[in-house]
Amino acid sequence: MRTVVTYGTFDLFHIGHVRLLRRLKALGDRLVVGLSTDEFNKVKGKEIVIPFEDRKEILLSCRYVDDVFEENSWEQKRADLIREKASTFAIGDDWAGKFDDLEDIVQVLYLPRTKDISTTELKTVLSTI
Ligand code: C2G
Repeated sequence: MRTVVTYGTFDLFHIGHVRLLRRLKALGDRLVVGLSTDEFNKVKGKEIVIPFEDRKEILLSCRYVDDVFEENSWEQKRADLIREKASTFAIGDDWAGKFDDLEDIVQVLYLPRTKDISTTELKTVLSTI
């Protein structure tokens, strides 16, 4: 069983998220997402639109996602990866290099982001309606 772990806010779920999750699932048999809580998003400096419980339900409805746990801090990844018996940690390449310290316990991959779509852009469009 090859478990892949990733993290994110996944606010205003969009095609960029779908395409990332699809590629992540293709890296193994099981995909688990560390979903940033509403409180942790404040630490990340993100104004979320969709609350945690709804973002979690949306992710669990996605065919590529097998499980979701809370991301409450920057420091929890190593313990999470060990608990989940992860083979791979993977995330969008906007994070390239930031998690290389985890390479002693898992394969670390940074995947290209989908161009021309982001939660920030969606918020802007929504604010003009
Ligand atoms: N993403 C993507 N293409 C986009 C937008 C997002 O591939 N057009 C990817 C991001 O690179 C990330 C994931 O989708 O891997 C979730 O994006 P965010 O919710 O913005 O995640 P982020 O706030 O970067 O959280 O500890 C790590 C952080 O929690 C990552």
